[in-house]
Formats: sequence, structure tokens, C-alpha cells
Amino acid sequence: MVLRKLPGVSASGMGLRLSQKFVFLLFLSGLVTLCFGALFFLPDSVRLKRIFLSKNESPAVTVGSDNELSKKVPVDQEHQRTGLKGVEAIVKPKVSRKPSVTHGARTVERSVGSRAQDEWSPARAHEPPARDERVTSAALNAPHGTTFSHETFKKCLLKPALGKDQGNPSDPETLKRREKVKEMMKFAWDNYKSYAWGKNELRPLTKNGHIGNMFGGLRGASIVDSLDTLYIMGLMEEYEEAKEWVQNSLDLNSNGEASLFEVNIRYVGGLLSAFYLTGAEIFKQKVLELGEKLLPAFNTPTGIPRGVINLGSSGTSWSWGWASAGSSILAEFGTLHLEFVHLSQLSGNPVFTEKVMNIRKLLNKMEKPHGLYPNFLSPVSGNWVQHHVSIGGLGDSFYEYLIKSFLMSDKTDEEAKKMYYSAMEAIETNLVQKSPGGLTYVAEWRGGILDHKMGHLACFSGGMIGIGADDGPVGQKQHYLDLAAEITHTCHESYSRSATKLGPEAFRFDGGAEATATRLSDRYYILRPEVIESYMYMWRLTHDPKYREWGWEAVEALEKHCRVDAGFSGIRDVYASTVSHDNMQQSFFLSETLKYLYLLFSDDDLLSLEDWVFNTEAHPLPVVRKTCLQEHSTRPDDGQTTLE
Ligand code: DMJ
Repeated sequence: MVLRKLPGVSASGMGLRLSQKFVFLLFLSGLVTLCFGALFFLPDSVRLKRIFLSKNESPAVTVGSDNELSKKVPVDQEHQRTGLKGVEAIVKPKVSRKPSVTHGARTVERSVGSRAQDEWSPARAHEPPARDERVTSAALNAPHGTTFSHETFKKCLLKPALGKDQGNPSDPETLKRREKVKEMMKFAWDNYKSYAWGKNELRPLTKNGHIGNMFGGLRGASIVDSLDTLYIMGLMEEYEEAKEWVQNSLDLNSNGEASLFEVNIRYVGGLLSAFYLTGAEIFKQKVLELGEKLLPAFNTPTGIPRGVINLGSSGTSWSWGWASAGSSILAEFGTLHLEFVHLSQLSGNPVFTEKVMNIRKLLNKMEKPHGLYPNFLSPVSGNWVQHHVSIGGLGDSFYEYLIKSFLMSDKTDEEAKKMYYSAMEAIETNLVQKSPGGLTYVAEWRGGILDHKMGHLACFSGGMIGIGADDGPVGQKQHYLDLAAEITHTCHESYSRSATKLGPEAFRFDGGAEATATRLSDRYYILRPEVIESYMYMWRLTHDPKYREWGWEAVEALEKHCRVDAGFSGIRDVYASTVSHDNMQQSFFLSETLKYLYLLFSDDDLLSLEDWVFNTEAHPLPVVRKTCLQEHSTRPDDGQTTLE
């Protein structure tokens, strides 16, 4: 618009008439309002909103009414809950990295992982938290409580960690078997060292290293996962190499996208147990530094962490692209408790325990369909997202951590105990089945409909139910021991019904199947530990020699089918007598499978179950005896941990 002075028209100072000025100002203010408003409709408006609305000023609505979540939740998040803007508004941009290298229906990338995750595919669900939302090193090192003394801790163990004689079994046949397992560990380690040192895993066929993308740029997963196994096996030279690598080369300043769950169970768990077993200060330093980096994942409206976190300075977190509607996974956010309680114990900083207690409280209060815990939960609204329930993948280690939290608290954590036994009751009522052939199994539940399948991952439950047998409702001990034995028997059947005597990834009990895989895509075995894990616990609980026999069958099968020139490899089809290898030596093979086998052939006082609980990656964490620790810490002769 051109503004000119018109003849005969009075004009004010700037040469404009009053009405022209008014129109101009009106136009200008309209333009400004429009531009400002438009910013809020752009897809990536969160950052701008942050500039204009401080965290505390977020407009809020009330979500729910009868639980802890009945509090202020920013409108953006409410939109996700009500679908006003749609889930996509929150989870965009959706990065969906589909697995690339397939063998069967899965890939190494996809199946590397865990009971908790099936695919690596984070969806960016949240902007980075502001820097000041992070817990700073200063806060972490603040004098929150007492300084942890390793000497005091050792006095509170009922038995020496490694037993009176390193767990040496008196029976020569068992000793021979134990030596064989030790040799397997040395072979796996030596090959990792020769061909993949510093990488996350060994590729034993191609003789190189694998990094993958689960650990956000962290390296040396096989080293950190092996520390305690090497130590308890007395492979001291190898343990020293591993320790030196942690000291000089474990770089925690990585900047990639990591699975919170995987980093926690392997790195945090591995470093914690290495510290407790050896007292070497370096492990404590590293684990506290790493623990701090995980805290931003909890910056969600509910405090339920997202699955993927950037370990760099941004602390950005995401939900998995494959998880429904930006949800978090039960087995991921429910598998932090043991490690986080120990992070608080070592640092004196209660923040770690607070984070996991918040998760616990929230889950405890929520309404549960038939008393069951579905696998997907929104970290924004705190509501269940889907009604899929499983004691295998996606759900499993949540239940494991309930009973182990109780045991690790020296049986004082009543809330964990109550939640565990109620969950067990619901699982027994709704999921536990008997096949026509008389095999007991735990089915999956999809909104009330049973899927008659059991995953290899679910086979850990034999051991879990076994260790929980003592403390259940009165008169239930034998019942739980029987159930544990029946499930372990079923899992053994899934091994013995295959050509290789190794078990498939999932087996079914429908269409005439009894503990066998019916789909090609379920036939692989990736050196997983769960079945052997249950043998180990059932041996310790019952001393029935069949568990050692079953363990030995597994050793022979591993030697025959999985051992290759340069390490151990998973196989693609357990039913084929001529095997095809997947070229991956998983880090959990060293951390779990071989450790559980070694313990199976050792005396019970090697890592006694009275003193230790194993995290879900088989890293032993000590029972916390608060009263004992306090009593000893007041005595002057108790030293602090020393630098090694
Ligand atoms: C391990 O990383 C852990 O046991 C996890 O809980 C499940 N998946 C693997 C082993 O199968």
C-alpha cells in the first residue's frame, strides 16, 4: 500500500491522516498477530513454545481423576491422550529403521536384544529437555548421604562372594564339566579379543567386530558384560585386560541413540557387579557417570522413561517407532529398579531410587485388566496403550524385578512382594495352561484372547517362580516349586524335540504342536540363556541331578552346533541337523549363558543366593542389608573404597 498526501486533506506529523494511520496500525497489528499465531501451528513448535512458555507456565488440563496422574499435564500431551491432534503430532518425525540383514524373519540387529525389545527403531517423541532439567555432576556428587564403604559391604555378606573354595564342586565329574564351561568362556573371550576387541560383539564367521546401534555409541559391550564372569571363573589375566580397557578406553561421552534398557542391564549392571565383586574404584566411577546420563529419560509428564535416549549432552529421549502410539515398554521401564537402587547406594544420591519408586507407585495404583499388566504404557498420559500381556518378550523382566527387588531389599520391600504375588496369581488364573500332552506353559494374552505360544525368553520364568516360592502366600511354597519345575520341564522339552537339542525362539501349543516352533521365523537360536538360567536356579533349589544333566546336554549341543573356528555363533534353524550360522556371538552369551552354566556346575556358595540377586543380564548385585551397613559404618575401622 502506498500512502500519499492528498490535496486538501489535513495531515498529521508523518504526513498521514489520522484514519490512514489507524488503518495502517490495524493492518500491522493484524500481521504481527497472524505471524505469531502461525508459529504455533507449525509442526515443530515445541521449541518456540519453550521460548515463550516456561516449564511451569504450561497451560494444563487434568488427566484422569483417580490416580497420581490426576495432575497438570501440558496441552500438547493431552492432545495425544484424547487424539485431538493425533498421536503423530507427538511421535513425529517417525524414524523407522527396519532391520536390514535378515535370517529367518528376524535379523541379528533385531534379535540381539532382549526380552524387552524386538526391533531397533526409535520414534522421536520429545524435544530435548532443557539443560537445567538434567541432574548435574555437582548434584550427583553432593554429599547426600554416607560414603559407601566396600569393606563394610563385605562384612555384611553372609558368605564370601566366591565361596570358601571358589565354588569348586567335590564331585570330579561335575568339576570336569565346570572346567569345560570355563574353557568355552576362554575360547569365546580370546576370539573376541583377537578379532573384535573394543567392538560390541564378535562376528565369529567373518572374524570381525559388530557395533550395532543399541548402545548409543558406547563400545565394548562384550567386555563390560564379561567382567564378572571372568572374575568368578578365575580367569584373572583376562579380567585384568577387561578392567584395563574399562579404565583407559570405555568412553561414556558418546552421542548416539541408546536403548535405556540395554545400557542399564548390560553396562550399568556389568559395572555395578564388577565393583561389588572386586572393590575396584574405577567401576564405581564409571557406573555413576553413566547412571547420571540416563536420568533425562525420566523427564516425561509421568516420570515413566522413554525407551531410547541420547547419551550426549542433550539428553533427548524417544519412544520406539514400533511401540504403539509412542508408548513405553513394560519390560524396559520395569527393569531398572535393581540397578538404580544400587546407584543410589553407591552415590549417596537418592535421585535414582526416587525415579524407580515413582514407576513402581504409578504401576501399583493403576487399574489392571484382570490383575494383569499390559506391555505398553503411555509415558505421557500414564494409560495402558494396548492389552497385550506376556511373561515373555516385552513383559518378562518386569515381573523378575519385582521379586528380585523384594529379595535384594533383604525381604523388606513389601510393596514389591505384594505386587509380585498378585501378578503371579493373575498370570496363573489367566495365562498358565496345560497342553493336551500334559506340558505346562504360559500363554500370551491379547485383550482376553489366548495366544498359545511361549517364547524362549519366557523360559526364565521357571527360575523366577522357583526363587519366589519361599515367600508366597502361606501353604503355596510347594505349589510354586512344582509350577517352576513344570515350566522348566516344558522348556527342556522345547530343546529335546529339536534336531540340534537347542531350543527355538518361540514354540507353540496349538494345531497339534507341543513345544515346537511351527513358523520358520521362530526356529532360530541366538545363544540365549533363559532355559539354562532356569536349570541353574532349579538345581540350587532342589538339587535334583536332572538339572545338571540338562545343562550338560546344552553344553554338548553348543559345542557341536554353535562353536566355530573363531568363537560361538547363533544358528538359524534348530530343527536342521546341518546348521546355518548367524555369525554373531552375543554379549549375553558371555555374561549369562556361560555364567549360568558355570554356576550350575559349582557349589552353591559361589555367589550364594542368600547374598546375591542376578540382574536380568546375569550380573550379580548384593542384597542390601541396611541395618548391618549402618551398624558397621559407625565403627572406626571401616575403610572407604580405595583407588586401584
Ligand atoms: C539378555 O540381554 C537379557 O537376558 C534380557 O533380559 C533378555 N534378552 C537377553 C538374553 O536373551
